Amino acid sequence: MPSTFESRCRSCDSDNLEVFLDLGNTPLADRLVSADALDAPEPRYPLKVAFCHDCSLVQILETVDPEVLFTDNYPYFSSISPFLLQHSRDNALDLIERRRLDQDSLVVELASNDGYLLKNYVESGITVLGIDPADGPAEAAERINVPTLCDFFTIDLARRLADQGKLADVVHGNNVLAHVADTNGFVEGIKILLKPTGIAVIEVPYLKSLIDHCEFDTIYHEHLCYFSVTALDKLFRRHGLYLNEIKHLGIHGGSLRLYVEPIEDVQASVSEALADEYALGIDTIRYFEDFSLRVQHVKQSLLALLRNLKAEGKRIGAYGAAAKGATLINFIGIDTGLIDFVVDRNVHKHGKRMPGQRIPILPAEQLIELMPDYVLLLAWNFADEIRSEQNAYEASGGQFIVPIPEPGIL
Ligand code: DWN
Repeated sequence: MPSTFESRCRSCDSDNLEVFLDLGNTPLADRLVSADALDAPEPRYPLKVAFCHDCSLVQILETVDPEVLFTDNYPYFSSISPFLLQHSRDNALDLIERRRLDQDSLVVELASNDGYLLKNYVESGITVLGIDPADGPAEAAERINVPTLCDFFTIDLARRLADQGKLADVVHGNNVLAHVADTNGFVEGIKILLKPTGIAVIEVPYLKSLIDHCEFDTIYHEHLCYFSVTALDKLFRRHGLYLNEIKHLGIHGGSLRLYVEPIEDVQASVSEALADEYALGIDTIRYFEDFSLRVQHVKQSLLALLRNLKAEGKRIGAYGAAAKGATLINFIGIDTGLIDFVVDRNVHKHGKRMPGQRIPILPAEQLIELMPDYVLLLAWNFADEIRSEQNAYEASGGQFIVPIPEPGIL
């Protein structure tokens, strides 16, 4: 399966890139291994992270074909998490009020998945259009009356929609901006798709949270870019869009909600974030220089913890067949000698194996029956929700292990 080495910045096209983290050659994080493919080779790709000295964008240097990453059997369904569903509903209802949306409005979501967000606009009688290349989630969206184009959003698609008079009052894009190989084309497409009075509301994981909490496991081939406000501001301005407001969110280990418009009206939330990042030196390589050492510390510390527990005869499972879990187990070398199984609520993942280490994935309901002594939280970003769902496991004496920022038993 093809991939491309990028020697120039995905945002500003500079060649002044400096690698500060190398996670080795790793399998694709969401390409779960089916039972009938256990003997088939798994492609692995370099996973090196670089800093652009000219626009401060952090990015990986390998681009894997998006047709390979996001189309057939893409296993991620947003509606699995009740927390994410409520988070999304609150966002939609806030915008309906803020932007005075009605039956004459159009709301478009890029990477609309299974209709988890747009369904809230449909319930309010607002016209929507979902765009997502993964056929499974797109079909799930259609089943709940969210019209969805099963396709990648590109500048060409934006032009076709604009030519059809389909300009948007609101464009949503949650956890997609980091995923697109043509970063500038995607942003230009948003500019084309927006009405002059429209707004793009985009959620991205926040680079500062990744570094502060050592969230190296959120680095995988689906995530081409890792955004600071500094880098985002430059990216949007290049296309006549303005990052006017941001909100800090706890979801996915720390994210930003970006409010981007064709009209400049920069609020304090943005200017304060830019000033904070400048004071931190997030626009210099120095901010990233010790990150690799901190990642190595987590690796050694977590391996020692798991090995000691196994030496004591303990049984260890894991929770969350998450993409980030694939990076963690493959970079650290957590194999079936340490972890017996992974449980997950997503039925599309059951019966498959984790990429690389090929740890079997079982239904979450089985955890209480299997009753391992410890469970490694691969989906640590949903720890509260998972612990609440699995309270019987902990009440029976089971204990969870968190891997980052410091491995430890809860
Ligand atoms: O950017 C992306 C993020 C938003 O989602 C995508 N590229 C891929 C995906 O990354 P991930 O798989 O690391 O995301 P999650 O949502 O942290 O994965 C959580 C996993 O845990 C899923 O497989 C679902 C599962 N889960 C569960 O079994 N029980 C989640 C919850 C909340 C639960 O209660």
